[in-house]
Amino acid sequence: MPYHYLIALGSNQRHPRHGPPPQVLRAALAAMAGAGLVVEAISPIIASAPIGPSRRRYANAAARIATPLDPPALLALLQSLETRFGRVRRGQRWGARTLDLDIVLWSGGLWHSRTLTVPHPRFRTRPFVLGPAATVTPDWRDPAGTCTIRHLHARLTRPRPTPR
Ligand code: A4P
Ligand code: MG
Repeated sequence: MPYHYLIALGSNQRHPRHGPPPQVLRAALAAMAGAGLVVEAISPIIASAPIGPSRRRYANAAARIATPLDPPALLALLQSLETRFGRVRRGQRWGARTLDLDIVLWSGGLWHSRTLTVPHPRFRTRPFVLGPAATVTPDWRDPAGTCTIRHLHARLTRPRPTPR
């Protein structure tokens, strides 16, 4: 398998068959494996407060996968899975969703095209991405800097000194 990827999973809407968001993520991981992706490591599923307009809490997780697909081909596959899980794009940014599958990092470094940017532009500031990611790809490095995932996560969660 030539490529490795870090995938972030999110859900904040129940699915009529699979059930509440944590169950949606478990079913999504099974569907990813069923679609031919080699799921090498899965983080614990965490609950997180929403960032953005949707008020519902999220279930989030991360997975390390291997596949011969290049980033656009993998994005197309992940989006077809999102659609299969009933995700409806209503045009609202960061709206509620049954399933969100984002490409956070890949073994090829940087990727930029009209529809896809890797690393995911906002991953460095998001505890709900870095927390799970630190359990599956702690030693992967941000290709736009020098930090490992472990380091980025520690930096984000470190208590700040209280101002005098
Ligand atoms: N796109 C560009 N780069 C990527 C990439 N690396 N991975 C494009 C996946 N997609 C990428 O994404 C919109 C478009 O981004 C895609 O068509 C693709 O061509 P989308 O999944 O349709 O919509 P989105 O998820 O609302 O947009 P985006 O920008 O991925 O949102 P974020 O930044 O992922 O935020 N709060 C909590 N607690 N937990 C969450 O998981 N998620 C979001 C979504 C907001 N708040 C959250 C959470
Ligand atoms: Mg997304």
